[in-house]
Amino acid sequence: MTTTPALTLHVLPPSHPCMTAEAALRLKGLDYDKVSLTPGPHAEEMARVYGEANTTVPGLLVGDEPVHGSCAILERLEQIEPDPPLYPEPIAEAVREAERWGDEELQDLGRRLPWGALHFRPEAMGTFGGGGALDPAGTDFAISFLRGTWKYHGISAERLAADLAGLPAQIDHVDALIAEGAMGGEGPTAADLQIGATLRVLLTVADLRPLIEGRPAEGVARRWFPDYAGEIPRGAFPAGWVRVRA
Ligand SMILES: N[C@@H](CCC(=O)N[C@@H](CS)C(=O)NCC(=O)O)C(=O)O
Repeated sequence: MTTTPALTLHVLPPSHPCMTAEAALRLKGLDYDKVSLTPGPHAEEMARVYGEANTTVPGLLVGDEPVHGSCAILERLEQIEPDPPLYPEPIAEAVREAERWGDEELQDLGRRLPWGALHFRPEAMGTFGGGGALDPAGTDFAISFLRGTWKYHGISAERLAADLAGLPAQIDHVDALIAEGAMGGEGPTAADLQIGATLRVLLTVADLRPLIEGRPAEGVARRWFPDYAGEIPRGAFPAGWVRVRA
């Protein structure tokens, strides 16, 4: 009999790739400890545990073995507990390709679009902590905090408008992956967990919901990630920036 080494997941609470990793741990029925880090000091702690270049979350300690990044974590969990499979045959390669796309292309939109929208509705930042809209003093704090997030994530009005113009094609791609069977089946694949987590975050932005709601992509997001706090009211983005197809 083999015993599973102790599993410790390092997260920042609202992070979508952390949701991906945690959903995989739960799906596999594995016991784990979760360490919720504080934004800011998290970078030093992650570097200490996972190595100097690895300051982002999530990270998973498998015993003493550091596994860094959502895709690497899902691959490692599949080795530890193959059942139920995240990369089922015969579609394993298609799943890996979709997961890579979700990590490399779509995932950043789950940062740039909400932070981008909050610039125009800073009082809504309070809803992401599970509270309501911020009071004026809180909104002052949010305005200054959000300036930092725009800088850190390289957000500009031009980039935001370009991200929004490209979003309908990205959602089409998700629906195509579902139609091809790489995700959207009875049990979640790694692609469901990677892509679904990003879509769930995008659903907090009311301006984006008309692009996603009622489509297979929405079903994946809400099925595997039913709860996620945050609500940025409609009309945040300047008129004409969100392209909703007729
Ligand atoms: N593609 C990586 C991205 C990880 C990532 O950028 N995580 C964000 C949270 S969503 C983070 O750690 N942000 C804080 C930082 O950049 O220091 C993954 O899926 O693990």
